[in-house]
Amino acid sequence: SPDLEVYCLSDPLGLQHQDDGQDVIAGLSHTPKSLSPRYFYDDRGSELFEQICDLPEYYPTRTEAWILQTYGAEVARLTGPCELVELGSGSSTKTRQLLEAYQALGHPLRYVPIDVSAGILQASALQLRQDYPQLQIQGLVGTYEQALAHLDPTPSPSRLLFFLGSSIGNFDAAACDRFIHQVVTALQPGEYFLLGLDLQKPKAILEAAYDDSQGVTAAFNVNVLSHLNWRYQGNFDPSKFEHWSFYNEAEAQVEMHLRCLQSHVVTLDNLGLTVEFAEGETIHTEISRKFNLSAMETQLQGHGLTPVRTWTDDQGWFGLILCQA
Ligand code: AVI
Repeated sequence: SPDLEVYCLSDPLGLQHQDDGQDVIAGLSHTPKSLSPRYFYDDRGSELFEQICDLPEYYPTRTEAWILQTYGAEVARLTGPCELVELGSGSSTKTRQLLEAYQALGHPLRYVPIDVSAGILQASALQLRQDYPQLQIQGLVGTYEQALAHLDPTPSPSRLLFFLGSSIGNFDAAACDRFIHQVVTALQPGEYFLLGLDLQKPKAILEAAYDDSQGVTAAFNVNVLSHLNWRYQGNFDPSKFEHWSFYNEAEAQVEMHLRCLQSHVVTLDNLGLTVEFAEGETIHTEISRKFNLSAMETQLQGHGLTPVRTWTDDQGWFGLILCQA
């Protein structure tokens, strides 16, 4: 259908194959060992992440969905008609609240979901097209950098770029700053940016959210090793590692690590890599930063994004900032 297009900006996986695994070699050769969180998201990992979003302990997804459901119409009223561009759209589940709010404005609506996973992007675009026949969809398969550089400069009437789920929390402070800079560069003056943020809260709530009683987060973390096994012909034995996560209050971030249960040697044949693990040694797999709303408003302002309005849930657990370039 002319109203449903999915473009591949590059072949993200193909591209990845060229300098394939250099980050894995670096991360596993360094002390302490670390791996990029992008290795969470093979097919199995993406499935586990969807399960995490439904866990009773993992409050961010349902809390943000509540904010969008409650205030989506206000977001749409504040910006007026816009093209909606979503970074890291995944299954586009929460986006439906925004799509409905903007459709209620009575203007033709174009939605541009952006994701590195072609499979999930295509499936959710087809489903959305069925559920919202009036919607024009142009999906982009690529990284945030590729997509932001590719956005056509003059949408009509305006543009709302959004980044939900507190995914920005998986960037360290420097990467977060670079990302906001890329967002500002991609937007024209007057266009909007909507950002979802997980907020600082008591340690016990955060630690439960990243170490759930059903062990789904543990499986998600350990799955990184199975991913490396198939991608790089490795022989990790996942049962020799355990999930370890905690809230680092000084840094205001949840950290996830894998802890080695007995000393052994692992090889990754495609990388020509042999790695020794000592008992108790860890691999750092993720940070998930927890934010202070007014500090983030100040940071956005510093980049030339003027806060328009901010919303939270009743407990102040999650926030949504609308700002304007
Ligand atoms: C995708 N990202 C925002 C999630 C988070 O909460 O940092 C990933 C996640 N890691 C463990 N649970 C969920």
